[in-house]
Amino acid sequence: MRTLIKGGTIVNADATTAADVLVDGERIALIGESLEVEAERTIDASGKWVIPGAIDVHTHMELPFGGTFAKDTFETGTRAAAFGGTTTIIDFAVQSKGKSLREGLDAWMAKAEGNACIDYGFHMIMSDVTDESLKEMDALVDEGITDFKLFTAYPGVFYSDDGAIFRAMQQTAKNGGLILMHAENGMAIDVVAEQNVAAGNTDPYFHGTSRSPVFEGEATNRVIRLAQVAEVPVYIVHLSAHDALDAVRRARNEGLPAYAETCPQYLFLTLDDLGNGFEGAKFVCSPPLRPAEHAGELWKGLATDDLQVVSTDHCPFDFHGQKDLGQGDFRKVPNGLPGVEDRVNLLHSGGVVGGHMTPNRWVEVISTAPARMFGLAGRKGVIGVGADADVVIYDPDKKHTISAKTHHMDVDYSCYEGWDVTGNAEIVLSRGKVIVDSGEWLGAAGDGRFLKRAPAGELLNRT
Ligand code: DUC
Ligand code: ZN
Ligand code: ZN
Repeated sequence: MRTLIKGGTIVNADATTAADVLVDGERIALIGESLEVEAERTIDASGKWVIPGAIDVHTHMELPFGGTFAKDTFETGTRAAAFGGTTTIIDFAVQSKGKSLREGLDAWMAKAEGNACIDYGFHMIMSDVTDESLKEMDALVDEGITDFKLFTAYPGVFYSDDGAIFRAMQQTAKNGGLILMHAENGMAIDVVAEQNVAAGNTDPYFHGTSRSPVFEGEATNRVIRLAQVAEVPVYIVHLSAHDALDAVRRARNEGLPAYAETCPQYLFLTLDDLGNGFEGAKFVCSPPLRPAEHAGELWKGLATDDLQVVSTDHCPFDFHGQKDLGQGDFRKVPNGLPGVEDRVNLLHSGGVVGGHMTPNRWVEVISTAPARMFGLAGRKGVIGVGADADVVIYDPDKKHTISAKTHHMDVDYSCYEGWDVTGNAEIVLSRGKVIVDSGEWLGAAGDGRFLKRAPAGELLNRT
């Protein structure tokens, strides 16, 4: 099947070009001005942008958390992603305490296989660093699971102490992978949270005030310094606080391979959203939403490339039946927000239209940099000959209003209910197949393939 995309403006991270794109089978075969070639299907892209399918490197489909599971399955979550212009996700497989990495990976592979509608890869969450699990890491890198997330937060669940983190870092320095860190001081947070509850401060708002931005800054600096000694690149996930960004900036100014992502919720929402009684539970995630001044710094961090990626940390729980497990005690609200469908449009609307970034930088932070950082460069994240034909025909002028009534994520609320956004993924191709056309779903569960990714550690250690 050959598809000719005619008359559009290609927006890549490095350039904007008026050119046609020929898709042959699953790949981009040819790019050129006014192409006159045979094709079974022609897409008129005049007045539209042709961008590489977006890549969300931080999702949690079906994550077990706080006695329940993130609501989106690999089917519903990847379908929603596609409606929003995202054609690849990297989700987190979880090693449970006392279990092997392999058991965790097998369980997540089984959830995704036959269900995902778009291509997917996995990171590995390490919750139990032992001699055995350290040995398993190398084999996983060989199989395309090239990075490992550890936590300085969530004592008793995902938490690892500094020694365990350092051991995992040393192992990763040898196998060419990348270390991902959830950096908040979980031990100190638990003390403040307990004090808040004892004082009767049980509303979701106190989730936010229990998790000081200083605790995030401290933990971010600590893990960067551990990585410095272990000589491994480190990537801070869901960075939310000015304090943490300063730690990353400092390290990068010293030439260290420290990287970080932020998420739309930290750019667009604030601590105030956690107020309004139990309604605030809709906004409980960790790190928490911050006072408004932090977002300004995050936009600056994106402009200076101290933040390289915007992902979502998509981890949706229904307000009714899941978030309400935390009525009377904010510590029991399952942590996480929906967002996989909204990232591309929010960033276009608030970032590009809002004057914070160029269209090229937008493509870079939602697609090209994620591909580069996570071993998919050349294959994903670019409109280029030979790349997978994950292509979005994007209408930069189309306006719509975000609502839980119309979104495709399987969750009963939206953090952005009633927000007007500009920009829409009109036609979405996944490896050459049109899966979304003007709001109509043409994809299928099981069409998504597992992505065996290349280790990016060596590359990242040099840049
Ligand atoms: N943060 C969340 O908000 N949800 C899932 C895990 C995490 O670290
Ligand atoms: Zn996390
Ligand atoms: Zn996460």
